[in-house]
Amino acid sequence: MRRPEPPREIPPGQYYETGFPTLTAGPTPRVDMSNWSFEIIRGNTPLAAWSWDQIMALPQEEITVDLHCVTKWSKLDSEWKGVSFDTLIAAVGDVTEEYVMISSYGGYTTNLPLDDVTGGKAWLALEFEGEPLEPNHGGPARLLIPHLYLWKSAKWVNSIKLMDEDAPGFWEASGYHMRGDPWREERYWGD
Ligand SMILES: Nc1nc2c(c(=O)[nH]1)N[C@H]1C(S)=C(S)[C@@H](COP(=O)(O)O)O[C@H]1N2
Ligand SMILES: [Mo]
Repeated sequence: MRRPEPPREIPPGQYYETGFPTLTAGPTPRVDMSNWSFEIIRGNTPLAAWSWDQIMALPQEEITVDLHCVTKWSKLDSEWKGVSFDTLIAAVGDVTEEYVMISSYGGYTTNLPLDDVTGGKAWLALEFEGEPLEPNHGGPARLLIPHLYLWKSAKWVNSIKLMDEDAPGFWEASGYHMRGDPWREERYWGD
């Protein structure tokens, strides 16, 4: 079968995917909604925490973005709705740390520079194509950070920890790039 041509340029080494593959290291965690929370943490101290109802009460944005997976598929024009990370981080006031670690229900982690989750570049995504996010794609809530490879878009997200120094998350500890810009093909250590 021939692959369709992308309607516009995609990052180097990527192919155009019209479906939405699911990629998870391990099983889909069961998330108990009555206990669900999202926290911003400094050291061991939660600085802010939201219940599901509190998250749903925050303003949401609709975004249409392209996704790029390090396994080389790119999906164009995916439609999401969610809370901007700017809204969440504003709740804790001044942040001096330059890095963050995102953690998920089920134990997945991924590290990012603070700059990559602020400035209108990252969302706590709650809907995909007009429907609540399905569990296999990270429901009830996932990080959406479309300008970096999709392994950074942690599914079933639970917390963001502020860090003075960068530290590797789950895939970054086993060879994946600390930042992961698809346009620079930052796939692995040394790229
Ligand atoms: N919690 C969690 N988030 C995760 C992963 C994972 O294994 N666990 N896989 C990552 C990878 S490698 C990719 S490509 C995307 C896949 O998202 P999708 O399954 O919605 O396509 O989720 C990312 N987020
Ligand atoms: Mo991935």
